[in-house]
Amino acid sequence: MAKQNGQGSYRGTGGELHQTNTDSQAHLTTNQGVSVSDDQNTLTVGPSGPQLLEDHVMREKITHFDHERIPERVVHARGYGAHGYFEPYKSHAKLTKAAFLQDPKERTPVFVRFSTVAGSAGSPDTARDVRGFAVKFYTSEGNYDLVGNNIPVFFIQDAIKFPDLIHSVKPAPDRDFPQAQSAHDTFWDFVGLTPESMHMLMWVMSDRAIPRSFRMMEGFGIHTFRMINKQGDSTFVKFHWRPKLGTYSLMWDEAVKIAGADPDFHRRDLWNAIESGDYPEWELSVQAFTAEQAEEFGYDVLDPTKLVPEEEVPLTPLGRMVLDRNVENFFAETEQVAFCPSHVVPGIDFSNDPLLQGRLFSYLDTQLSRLGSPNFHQIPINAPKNSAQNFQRDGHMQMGVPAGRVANEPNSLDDGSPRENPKEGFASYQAEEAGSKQRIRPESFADHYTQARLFYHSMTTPEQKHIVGGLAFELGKCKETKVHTRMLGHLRHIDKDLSIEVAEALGMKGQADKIKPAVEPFDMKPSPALSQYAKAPDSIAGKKIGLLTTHGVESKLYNALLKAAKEESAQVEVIAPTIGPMETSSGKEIEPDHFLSGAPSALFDAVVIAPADESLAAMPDAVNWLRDAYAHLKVIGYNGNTEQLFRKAGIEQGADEGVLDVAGGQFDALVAAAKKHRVWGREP
Ligand code: HDE
Repeated sequence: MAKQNGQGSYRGTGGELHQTNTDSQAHLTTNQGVSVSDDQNTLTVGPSGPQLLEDHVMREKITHFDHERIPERVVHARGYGAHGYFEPYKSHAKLTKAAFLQDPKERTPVFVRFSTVAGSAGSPDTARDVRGFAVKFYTSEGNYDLVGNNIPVFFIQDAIKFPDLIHSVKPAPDRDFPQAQSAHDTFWDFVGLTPESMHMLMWVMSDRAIPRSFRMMEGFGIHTFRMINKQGDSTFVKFHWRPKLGTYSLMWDEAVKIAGADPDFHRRDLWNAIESGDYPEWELSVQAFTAEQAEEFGYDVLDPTKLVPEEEVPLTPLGRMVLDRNVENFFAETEQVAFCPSHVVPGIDFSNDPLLQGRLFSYLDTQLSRLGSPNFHQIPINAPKNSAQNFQRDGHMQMGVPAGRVANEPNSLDDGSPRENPKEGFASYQAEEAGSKQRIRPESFADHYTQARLFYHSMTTPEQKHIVGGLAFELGKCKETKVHTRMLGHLRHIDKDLSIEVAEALGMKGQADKIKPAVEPFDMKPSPALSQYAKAPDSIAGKKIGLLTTHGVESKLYNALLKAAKEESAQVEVIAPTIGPMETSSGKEIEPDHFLSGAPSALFDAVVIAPADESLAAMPDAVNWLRDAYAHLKVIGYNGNTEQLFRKAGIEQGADEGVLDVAGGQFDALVAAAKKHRVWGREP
């Protein structure tokens, strides 16, 4: 039996590995600032006796821990944020009086949060889903939140349908699965009964829903907004973010494999890029048009299921945004940041888009339950950088100490108290509105297929194939026949061949429901700007080349690869059968970034396989690595020690323009091929 009264006890610290406070270090304290003498042991009566309720140190620590979580966002729960700045290229005074868009010398701090929509906070980054693209501008006139997505249209036209849409895509309430997936009956049943979602579905089934990186993703404000200039003129605008690196996506099979190998693929990518000083950058543009122009478009610009083709209204570049600082604390910043589309500044205003109008209510409301207090604007990440001053007082977690006896306006008791600013304060655009109260959609919102068809017909052949594959995968996961046949019926109005190809993939040819459209769709002129690959830059900047190799890798080849990648602002990561340090043929030590069985080739944009001998051929992981790289249409470089490996993988060396001999360090052809992103001709 253990001895009582301190005899036979020890400090329970981890022995010699544990370091206690030195004179130069800060002291650990309780939240009341009281210095803590022992953070290893709860207060007990003797070494084996009962614990004492009076142990305020232990109780404070555990109580805080018990309350560490707050409700996750009801949508967009999984996200990742970073700080940066925005600078306009020139003054845009003609369009808007917003201060942050006037002076090219003035940088406005920003905080950006990227997210998926359906999954919970712990779900994998690479799920097929829409991505949130929310930007908070801390302007000199207060905070402006541009809360957008990476897809320029939305599933529904009226906010009253949002809870239904989200309930349909989230895990079923009885069984709580599937997680972070739209591939299930409730979602496809709902969208099949909601034809206005057809355009968005084309985007979500396309490569756009599996981005390669947050850094390689476009962003859109979706709704039509207004910009107001000093003279009070209003111009309609649609916001676009375009990444400097180009817009790229994963293959579906890659996304699935990455979800297992690295569920944090997108956040890790953003974090690493910023940590290494490779700051991601986007250009902010608007499509600007007048109300009179909008009358001529043939679709309603207030309908969030419609876009304005860039060929019809080109982009006007406004400025650039650079993300150059990771957060210091994920919870304090990324989790507590509160975006609200209603946070606008003078010079930016709303339109009557019914989805936008609903959002203007929802976001402020949701912050109250998520962050728990109307004082959420006082949390540092949400606080405006100019000062907020008004007579709002009290409430949970009031952090300030507002002085004085006056908390009302008007008042004549405190000359120093804040007053309205009729000249420069926010004033809504005085749009003329009239009409009877009713619950009804405008007739001009009724065409649900024309722009879905526009999108499909604007894709390159590989992009179209991926849409067919996406639809077949998702519908193939549904069990209800009526869900299949209804969707096949909708697809016929988008494109007959598309419907037939999906039906063939499901083994359901000729089973499409007859659906009568509310309005007959028509053919718009295809918009090449909608294709990611048609406008991809000729570059591999920001991308990753995986070098699979072994101890003794030829140093000439290794150095040539590093040089070629550096010249193109790309990165090389070394994958080896073991993770311990190894050497090149000239004796230089290299520490592999990954070990083979933990890093499938799906994690890289292009690969080089250059071992020192044929030993990789005996490793099933290496054979799969090569097979996957080939199946994912990657450019593959190889050296002379890979003949057996290729034979085992069933791939011919030099099989196509993307399987290239790089022995001796010849990387020109490999770099040129990798600039095309993938070897599209290889796709079956
Ligand atoms: Fe959101 N959305 N949303 N949404 N949304 C939220 O607000 C909502 C919509 C978007 O990183 C919530 O703070 C309604 C469109 C992003 O913190 C909530 C409707 C677009 C984010 C909410 C929509 C978005 C949200 C949940 C239909 C693109 C993440 C947590 C009318 C233009 C922001 C929160 C972040 C988050 C409501 C539709 C973008 C519940 C009612 C369209 C990027 O308020």
